[in-house]
Amino acid sequence: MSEFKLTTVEEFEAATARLLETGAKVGADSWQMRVKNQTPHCKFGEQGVCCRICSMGPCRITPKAPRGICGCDVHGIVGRNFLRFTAGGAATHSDHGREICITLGHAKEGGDYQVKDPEKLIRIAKEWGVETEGKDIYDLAHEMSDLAQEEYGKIRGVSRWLKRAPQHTQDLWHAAGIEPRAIDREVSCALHMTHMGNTSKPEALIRQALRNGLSDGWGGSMCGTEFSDVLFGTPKPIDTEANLGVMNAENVNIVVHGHDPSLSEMICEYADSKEMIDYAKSMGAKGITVSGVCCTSNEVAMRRGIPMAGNFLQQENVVLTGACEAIVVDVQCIFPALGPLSKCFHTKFITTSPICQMPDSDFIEFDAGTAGEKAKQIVKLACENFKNRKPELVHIPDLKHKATVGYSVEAIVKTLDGVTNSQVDETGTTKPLLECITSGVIRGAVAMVGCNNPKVRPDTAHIELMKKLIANDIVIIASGCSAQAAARAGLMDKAAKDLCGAGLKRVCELADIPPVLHMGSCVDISRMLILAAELAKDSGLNISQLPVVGCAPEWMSEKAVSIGNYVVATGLDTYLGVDPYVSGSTEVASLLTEGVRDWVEAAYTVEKDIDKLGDLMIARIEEKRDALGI
Ligand code: MSK
Repeated sequence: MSEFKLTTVEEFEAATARLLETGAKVGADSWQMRVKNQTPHCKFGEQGVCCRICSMGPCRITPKAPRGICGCDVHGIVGRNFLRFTAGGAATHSDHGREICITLGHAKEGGDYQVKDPEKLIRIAKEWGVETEGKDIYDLAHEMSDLAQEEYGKIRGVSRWLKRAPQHTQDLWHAAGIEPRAIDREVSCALHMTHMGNTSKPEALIRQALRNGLSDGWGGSMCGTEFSDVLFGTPKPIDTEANLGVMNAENVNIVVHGHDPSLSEMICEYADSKEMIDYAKSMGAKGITVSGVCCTSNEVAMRRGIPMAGNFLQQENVVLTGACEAIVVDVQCIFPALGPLSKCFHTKFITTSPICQMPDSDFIEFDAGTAGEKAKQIVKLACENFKNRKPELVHIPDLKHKATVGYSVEAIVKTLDGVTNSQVDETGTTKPLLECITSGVIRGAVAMVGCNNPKVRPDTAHIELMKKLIANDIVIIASGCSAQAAARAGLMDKAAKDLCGAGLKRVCELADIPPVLHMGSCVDISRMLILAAELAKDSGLNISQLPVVGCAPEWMSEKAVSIGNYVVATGLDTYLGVDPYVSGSTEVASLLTEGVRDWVEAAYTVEKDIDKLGDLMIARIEEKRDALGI
C-alpha cells in the first residue's frame, strides 16, 4: 500500500473555513458570501439569450418573444455573445503578449531586463527569416521586439507563428477561412461583426470565434510565451512548494498576483537582494518570502522556484492569513474585492498597471523603463508594513506540498530523452514520448487547463480528473490554475507516481518526473500547441489523430473561451465542465459540439458530471488509439 498521500479538498476547505473565521472577526466580505447573494443566477444570461448590444433592448429571448427588437433570433444572439466572449479573451492574452514584446525592446546588457536565453532568440529570429549572423544580441532583441509588435497590426499576410503547425493543420485553416491575420485585426473584426446590424448567422460567428482564438494561441499568446522565455529564461524542472503554508509568519510576505512576469521577476530580484533582506530585518522580520497567486505565480515558480500560495479562488485567503504585507498585482484575474478586504487587515493592495486599476489600492505604476526602481519601492513598502501586523489575526494554514515544475516543451523533450530503452533520441525530437504512447506504456495525454469557478466545488474537478487519468496511464500537462490545484494537492510531487497505472509509473520513475507536468501560465497553453504540433510532425500523423485531448473543467474567464477555441481549432477535442453560455441555441451548441469538426477535425464536449467527463476523455483517447491500431 502506498505511503504517499495527497492533500485532500476537505483539508483545503477546512483551512479556508478557519481563515473565514478571521474574516468574520474583522467584518471582511468573501467570495463565498457573494456567491450566495448572486444565486440563483439569471437564466437568460446563463443560456446566452440576452442581447444588450444596442440600446433598443436589452432583449431577452423566450418562446413568446422569439426575436429581439431588430429581429435577431436566438441563434444570432447566442452566437454573437459567444464571439464577444472570445474577443475579450483573445484581446486580453494578446495584449499581455504585446507587453512582453515591448519589454524585449527595453532589454540591455546589465539592465533590469536582459536576454537570458539568447539561443532561443536566435532560433526564433531564423524562423522569422531575420539575419542573425554577426549581430549583437541586444540589437537582435530590439529588431525582434519591433517585428513582434508589428504582428499585431500588419497590413497583409497571416500570423508568422502559423508555420509552426503541421502542413495539414495549416491547410485546414486555409480551407475553413480561419487563418488569423494581424492579431488586433481579429479582435476588431469580431467586435465589428457583432455590432448591431451585422452578422447574425451562427456559422459565420463561430468561424470568426475560431479565427480569433487562433490569433491568440498561434499569435499573441505565443508571442507572450516565447519572448518571456527569451527575457527570463526557458523553464527547466525546478523544485518548489505549493499551498498557503508557503507563507512564513516570521518573514515579510509579499504575494505577487496576475499574469505578466515583467513585474514579478523584478520583485523577486529585489526581494532576494541583501539590501532588502537587511531592510526587512531592520523592521523586525527574519527575512522576505515572495509567493504567488494565479499565473504570475506560475511564471516565477517555473523559472525561480518561487512557491505558489494558491490559485484563483485562494486570492482572498492570502490576505485572510493576516500575514500578508503586500499583495502586488499586475493584470487579469484580480478580484476588486482585494481592495476592501485588505483594508480589514494591514495588507497593502498594490496595483501597478494602467490596464488594471482598482479602488482601495495603492497605485504604483510600473513600466519597463523604471522597473528596478519601482520594484524596489514596492519591496521597501512591504518591509515597512511588517510592523503594522496585528499578531492576533495571524494564522497561516499548515498546508503545503512539494512540487517539481518547469516543463517547457524543451524541458519535456530533454527529460524524456532516453526513457525508452531501445533508442536514445539525440536530435531533440518528441520520438521517445511517441514511443511511450505507441507502445501503450502511456495511453495518451490530457492538457488540463483553466481556472476555478464557484459553480464547481473548487479544485475538485481538476484534482479528481487528474487522479482518474493518471491511474489510467494518461499523462497530464497542466497550466494556469489547474496546474496550481495539482501542485497544492501533491500531484506534482514525484512521489505521486504511486497513484499512476503501472505504465505511467514506470515512465515517471525512469524519467524522474511527476505524472502531472507543470507547463506554465495561461499564455503558455501555446506551449501545448507546439508540443502537439511536434508530436504530429515527428509521428507523421495529423494532430487530430493523436491520443491527446484538452480539458478545462472549472473554467470561468473570457480567456478560457478563447483558449478553448484555439485548442479545438488546432485539432484537439476539448472537454468543458462549465457551459459557455450557449445552451440557449441548438444551432450554436451543435456547431460547437459537432459542426466545427468538419472544419478542424475536433469539437467541444460539455459535461458537468466530472466523473462522466473523465470517462468521456478516456473513451476518446482509446478510440483514437483504436483508429491508429495501437
Ligand atoms: S489565472 S484565467 S483564473 S487559469 Fe491565468 Fe487562473 Fe483562469 Fe486566471
